[in-house]
Amino acid sequence: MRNLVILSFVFASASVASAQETPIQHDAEHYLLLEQHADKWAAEDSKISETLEEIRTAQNGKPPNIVYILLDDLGFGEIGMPDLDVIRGYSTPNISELADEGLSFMRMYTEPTCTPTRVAMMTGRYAVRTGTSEAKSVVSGDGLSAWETTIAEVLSQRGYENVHLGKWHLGDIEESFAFNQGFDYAEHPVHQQGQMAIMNADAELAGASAAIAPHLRTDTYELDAGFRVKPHSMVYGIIGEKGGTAREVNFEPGEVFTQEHYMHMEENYKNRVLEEIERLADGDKPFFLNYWPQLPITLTLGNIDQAQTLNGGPMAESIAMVDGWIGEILDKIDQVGIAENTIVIVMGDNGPFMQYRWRSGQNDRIYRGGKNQHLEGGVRVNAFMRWPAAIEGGSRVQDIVHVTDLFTTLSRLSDADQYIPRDRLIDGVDQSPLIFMGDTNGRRDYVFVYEGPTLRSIVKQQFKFHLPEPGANPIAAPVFDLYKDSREERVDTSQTIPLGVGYGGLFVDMMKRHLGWKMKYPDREPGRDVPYGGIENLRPETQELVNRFVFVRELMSR
Ligand SMILES: [Ca+2]
Repeated sequence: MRNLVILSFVFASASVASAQETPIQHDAEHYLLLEQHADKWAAEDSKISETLEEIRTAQNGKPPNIVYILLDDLGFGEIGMPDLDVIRGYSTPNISELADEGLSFMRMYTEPTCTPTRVAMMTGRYAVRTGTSEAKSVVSGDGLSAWETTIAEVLSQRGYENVHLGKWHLGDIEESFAFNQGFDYAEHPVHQQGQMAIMNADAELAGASAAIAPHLRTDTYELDAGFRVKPHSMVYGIIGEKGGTAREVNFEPGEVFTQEHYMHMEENYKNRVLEEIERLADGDKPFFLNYWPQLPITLTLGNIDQAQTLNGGPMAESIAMVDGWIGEILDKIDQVGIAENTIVIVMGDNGPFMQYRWRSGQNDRIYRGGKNQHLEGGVRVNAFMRWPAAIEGGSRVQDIVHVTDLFTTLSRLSDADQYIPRDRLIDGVDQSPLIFMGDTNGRRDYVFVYEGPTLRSIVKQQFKFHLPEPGANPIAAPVFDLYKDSREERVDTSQTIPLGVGYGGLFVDMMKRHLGWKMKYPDREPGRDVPYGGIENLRPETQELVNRFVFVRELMSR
């Protein structure tokens, strides 16, 4: 790697060049590692600060732009690994090229589903700590609270211009919307693809959902007219600017949402990304462009004129299409002349949607399990990072990285880590050493995996512990060696006890430290409010939905 040259001479100083006197507060497990590596890490940190300073100087003092592309429901092996094309029946040549030009994180862990992973990336904290550990599909009146500090807010303080386009899914209340969470400008759906790609008549006719379209049923016994889900009553896409109100766009009162509308909406977000790159590249500020496509999630074949993949599943076709869009985005970054000092990250947010595996074109080919599950198939994803000014192409690292680490690491790379709040627990550790010094220089060897609010498994090094039932002897809990049983299939005691006898108790100790640390930093509640606050042009059917929400809230407080 290019920077090994810079870092290869003897470290001159062992002092940590911390911009804030109070260090970032981490989980207990981190301090066991720090105790063993403090001097080495301090020396490395000092050198990395110098390296970052050198890179900034070479870029006229400007920290790197960041383009973060988070793809939905794509587990490990589904993108950017061309050797696997023959197994999947589709290819992603543009993402593979990005991998060739940058760094592949080969052991990236996320949370098992959309909202938690996105919250974890945005806040550097396990979603459970923020109270937003559940992916919602209908109106809920809650979301990411204003108290949380997002990566966008951190970068703002360093002078970044921040734009969010595409999926958001961090809550349906005003304080949760992207332009109230650190983005200067945002265009995003309030909810997620369930409303658009699954809860529409085309998807119901394709068998992807049920009891959605009113014309496919009669309603003789429906006393409670508000019970049946009415996806068209929910807000679709909004536009807003920092500190302002929002408007719902591209949807009229009484209109019925279709698959065609969804595809159009997605293409529009992609085109807006291209326009914004041109605009932002012209500006003086470094920028953070957060693009979270809703595709590849699609479960109908109606919009396919001619299949482009051997696989032919709607998800496979859609992944191939989105890969083409990523190619357009990378071309645009090149065209406007900012590629050298722009960090581009492409990754998945969790494993495949296994409920649709027989028809979608996806399945758990490598690791077992998928979306919503703590198994490796649910939380292992591909992640690629390109930054020509600093990273040599074709780099690969196998150290454990967690999605929360992006919060901390990107803050450091952007010279904004001094703005990370010190009054709360930050799970993300700074993985800059992995980026600058390569494989085996990571700063974590553990991950706690939650399903919703429930801790389900603990990863440490090559071992993984599935939490046993309360009161069970930890010796008999399933402990896996992920190299020998990568699919976590041998769950019965006769095959896991050889590891359980040595490691079961040690994993329980880890769990106690992790949960015990919550006495210092308790998990918080989400933000709660009336849905859709600050949206100027609610449709009458949406207002009806809000009225029902308000009525129920008052009913429950009587
Ligand atoms: Ca997802």
